[in-house]
Amino acid sequence: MEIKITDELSIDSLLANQTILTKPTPFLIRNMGFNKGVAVQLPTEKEILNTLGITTYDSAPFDSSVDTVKSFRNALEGWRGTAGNTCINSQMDVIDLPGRRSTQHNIVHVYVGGIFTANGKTSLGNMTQNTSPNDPVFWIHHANIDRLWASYSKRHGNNYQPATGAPQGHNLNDVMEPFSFKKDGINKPSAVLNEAWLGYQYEFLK
Ligand SMILES: [Cu+2]
Repeated sequence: MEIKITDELSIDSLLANQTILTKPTPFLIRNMGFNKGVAVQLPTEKEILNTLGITTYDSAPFDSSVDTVKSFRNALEGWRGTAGNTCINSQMDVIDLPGRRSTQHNIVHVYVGGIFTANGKTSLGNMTQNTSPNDPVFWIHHANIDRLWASYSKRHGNNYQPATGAPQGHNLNDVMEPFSFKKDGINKPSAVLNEAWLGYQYEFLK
């Protein structure tokens, strides 16, 4: 597969426009397989197939409280069961209690980066915070999330929700930040519903 990067801004300049609460490190930090000393598991094929079997893309109120039975989006992102928790210091904390497991997208970040203690200090892997694009595996991970989205669309159609009613940036025709600089209009959910519109396709869908 050939990948062409045609955006006029680099990822570095994109990140420079964001509020980075955690300092990027001059080296890669991973603590694979463990989070706070507890073993973490990658998503299983059964979990992925279960997620792809959810027919409804999303349901009101379109946040982490939505039961995954009626929210493919919530199941794939992995925030299910985390309602009421807030993101502190930009770190992606894992919820790995019975019935409250962060899965799919989230758990891969946590699996690679982890939160751990080193020299008496709590440390975060790059993948466990908003410096995650500094870890090369981030790009493979998100390419696969995109492939799962394509797999879902092939099974159930482009049934993105909501058209309105979600916070700014999440509705069908909202501009998603930080991509408002793009002049080609490819910065709204409605513009990226089908990967063929973006000039690529997947050899293998799930
Ligand atoms: Cu991610």
